[in-house]
Amino acid sequence: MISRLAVEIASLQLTNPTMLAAGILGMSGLTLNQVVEAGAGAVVTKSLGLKPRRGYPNPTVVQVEGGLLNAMGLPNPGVEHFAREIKSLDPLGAPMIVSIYASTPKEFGLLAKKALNTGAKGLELNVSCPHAKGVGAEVGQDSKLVKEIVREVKRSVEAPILVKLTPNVADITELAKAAEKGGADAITAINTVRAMAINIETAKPILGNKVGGLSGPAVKPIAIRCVYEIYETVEIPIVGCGGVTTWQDAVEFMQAGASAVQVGTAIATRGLAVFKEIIYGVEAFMKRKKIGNVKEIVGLSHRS
Ligand code: RRO
Repeated sequence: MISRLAVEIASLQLTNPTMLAAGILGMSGLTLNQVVEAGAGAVVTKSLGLKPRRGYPNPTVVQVEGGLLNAMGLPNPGVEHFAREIKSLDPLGAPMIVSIYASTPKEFGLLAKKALNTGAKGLELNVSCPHAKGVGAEVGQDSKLVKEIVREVKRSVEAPILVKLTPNVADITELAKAAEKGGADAITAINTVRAMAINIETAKPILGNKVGGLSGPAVKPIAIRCVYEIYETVEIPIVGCGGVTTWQDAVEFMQAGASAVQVGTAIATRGLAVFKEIIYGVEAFMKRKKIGNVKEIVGLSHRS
């Protein structure tokens, strides 16, 4: 029997519409497995590059009102090391999506091939990290380049491709359109919002990198607006990301147009139990509203 909560995102079969967001607990097979056991319908890894990268000096994460501010600086062991580590484990009980970052279409294509050697069922292209030189949003705010990157990745591999977009632009729908034209199978919206915090005693920026990305409840209304606008612009599915903490947040994202939601910061603040809380809450909401299938919620706010 097909569950009322099952969703398909770009041919990926999820038992429910929750996913682990990139960047949290996504660096090892063991932690990814814990997230699947906690109920996530799919998991996204920390962003991987062709080569290992150390990341920025500490502090790299700071708690602020309404969420977390981070400037990790894309620390990762490199795609080949990750592939060796993950292959030594039993397959996960949910699709693994590998997040990748690079600076040119050619590099993205090469990296995409290597990333699929990890057993990934799909890839999420990170063209949206808000504080990295030559990668992330520096390439992902140029819609022409986004289209070329997606096209090159689609030429290089046969796998569902999600493209994670930055909200730090005047018009995110231009980027979504470009990703769709390049052949993207889904859009993830949004990455973190460029932000800063200052220690007033020392009068110095707190983060080692000074500028970072804001996540958590404070960015949710921005993410909802982005998902809403993108839903009116493209045909491909949208995965909502940005401050999802409760089942009500998940429903709101789906009503805005998201087919699934990613959870990140809420894991740090509430723990892994957040997945089951969201899943059971959405299910109870559907029962109360006599909604037979979770897909019926997607985009509902556009019909009024
Ligand atoms: O590693 C990071 O500093 C980071 C990444 Br790759 C990203 O995409 N978004 C973010 O807020 N931080």
